[in-house]
Amino acid sequence: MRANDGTRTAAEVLVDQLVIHGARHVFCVPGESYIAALDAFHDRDVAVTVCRQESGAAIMAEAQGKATGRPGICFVTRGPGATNASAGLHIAQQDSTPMILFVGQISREMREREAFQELDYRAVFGSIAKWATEIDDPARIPELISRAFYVATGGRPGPVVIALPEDMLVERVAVPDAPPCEPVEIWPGLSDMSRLQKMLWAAERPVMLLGGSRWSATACAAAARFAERFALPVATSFRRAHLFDPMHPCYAGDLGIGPNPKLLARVKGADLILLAGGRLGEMPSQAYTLLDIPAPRQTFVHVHPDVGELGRVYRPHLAINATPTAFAAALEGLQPPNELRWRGETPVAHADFLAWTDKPTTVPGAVNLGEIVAGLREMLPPDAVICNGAGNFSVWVHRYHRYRRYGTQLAPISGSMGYGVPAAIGMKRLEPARTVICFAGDGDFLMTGQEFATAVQYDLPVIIILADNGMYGTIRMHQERHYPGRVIGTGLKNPDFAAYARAFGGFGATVEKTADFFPAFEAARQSGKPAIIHLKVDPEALLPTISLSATREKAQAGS
Ligand SMILES: Cc1ncc(C[n+]2csc(CCOP(=O)(O)OP(=O)(O)O)c2C)c(N)n1
Ligand SMILES: [Mg+2]
Repeated sequence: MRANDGTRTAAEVLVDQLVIHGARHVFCVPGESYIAALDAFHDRDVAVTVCRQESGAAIMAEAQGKATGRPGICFVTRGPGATNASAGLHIAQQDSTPMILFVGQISREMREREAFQELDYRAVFGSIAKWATEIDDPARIPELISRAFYVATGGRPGPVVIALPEDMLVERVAVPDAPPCEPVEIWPGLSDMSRLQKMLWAAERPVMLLGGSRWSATACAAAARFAERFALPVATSFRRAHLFDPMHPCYAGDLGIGPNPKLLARVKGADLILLAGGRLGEMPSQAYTLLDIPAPRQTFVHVHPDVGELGRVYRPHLAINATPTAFAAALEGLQPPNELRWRGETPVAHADFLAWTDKPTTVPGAVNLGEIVAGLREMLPPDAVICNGAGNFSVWVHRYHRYRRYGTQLAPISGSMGYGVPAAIGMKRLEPARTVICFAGDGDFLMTGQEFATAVQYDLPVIIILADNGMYGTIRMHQERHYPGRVIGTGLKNPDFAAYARAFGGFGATVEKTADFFPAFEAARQSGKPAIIHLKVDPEALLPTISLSATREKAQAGS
């Protein structure tokens, strides 16, 4: 119960600030260290989701940050709670996602004795978080929480960690609230845009690459109009395919893992590359082989919200420090040249994309994941959200699914296994009316599979499509490439995942051939329950392009 003498506990002040800054969801695993903050949520209009492990809670918060552009909020206890949550922090860092992790802390008077579960959060999270701090003085909560929202959302977004000493949270203070945070837009200068126009006018074979965060549906629509007016071929960066409608005639494909070789050749052969929003990191740059470092041969225009990213790896001919949202709006002012010399190439680029993704390749075994993904893309509503973690199974998802709208892809740029299940739960909690699908591998699923209980607890009917090949397939692939035939530490003996789903109170089905998937999916949908569809995938089906044995034989032949 709140007092009526004008004072609030620090915990109440904290929760009030979160509400003012727009937080409507909190993901947590409880701990005695922040029980006062938990209590302060009791009478507030914030949905608290209690999770089973802090990595799940942190990923759910990160996924909401990714989906909304506003910081996802997670509360965990000190020590082990915080270190478990670090999985989500690292994703938020690499994926440029706004997120705030609150960690209960020991009482102030015990500090530096290595009290129970004591950690120095500034030191531990200093290199993962954009900012790690501890609040000692309850009177400064409005200031520091406001700053946390600005830091998490500003420039290149990322995670903030705030430790909350247990005794601090129960102190009473009389302080005014902060005004709500408005994330800062960074606008390109007029001279930036006119230089870009001149460069485009001089180009022969330009390509636009879209990546990074700080996009919106409006910004994506503006980028699409720009592409259309300039007839520009557009590619998306690793796990950012939702930034451009794949059925748009300018779409040239996805620069992820195992991309279309024709797309790679097109980007390499371009004379101007306009990279809007991304970093062109190790994955989309194909292990930094796509462009020369530090001086790309192509005219390189880099647009990024963090000035520190411009010139960090690739020296740009034109560096534009801007948020994608502001840059996309400014693109509306550019005029195309009278003659678009590359106009004839753009439909070829799109045809190359369609040819690469239209029909799934055949693979060994009775279950073809490619046919399942391609079949689903016809059945799902265009705003269905597709989540996944890491593993070879995701190569089929990224190749054959078509992300028709902004915000329909939740996948870790950081390549973190275990992402898909909590991301799907975080998304379904945010928007219960949307269809949310998670593709998972057998290894991937069990990293955070206990959160299936959270889906059941909150009645969140996500559908998990679990590709079980009885191995950590990606690593087995690397093993066969580098140490052919010397299999160690990559085999998995798995549970009956359909029975697992039922044991938790969800829907479960096992699929042993492709055709059986579609009725199972329909039954999962009809059940209205969180569901797992357990696909028994042949381990020989290593990738859409090569089998396990062929990978081994190739390595043995030394090719
Ligand atoms: C948290 C984490 N641990 C380890 C890895 C290394 N890793 C990448 S893919 C992979 C195997 C994935 O196995 P599974 O989910 O079964 O998918 P598959 O490759 O078999 O399709 C591993 C261990 C990782 N990316 N993330
Ligand atoms: Mg596997």
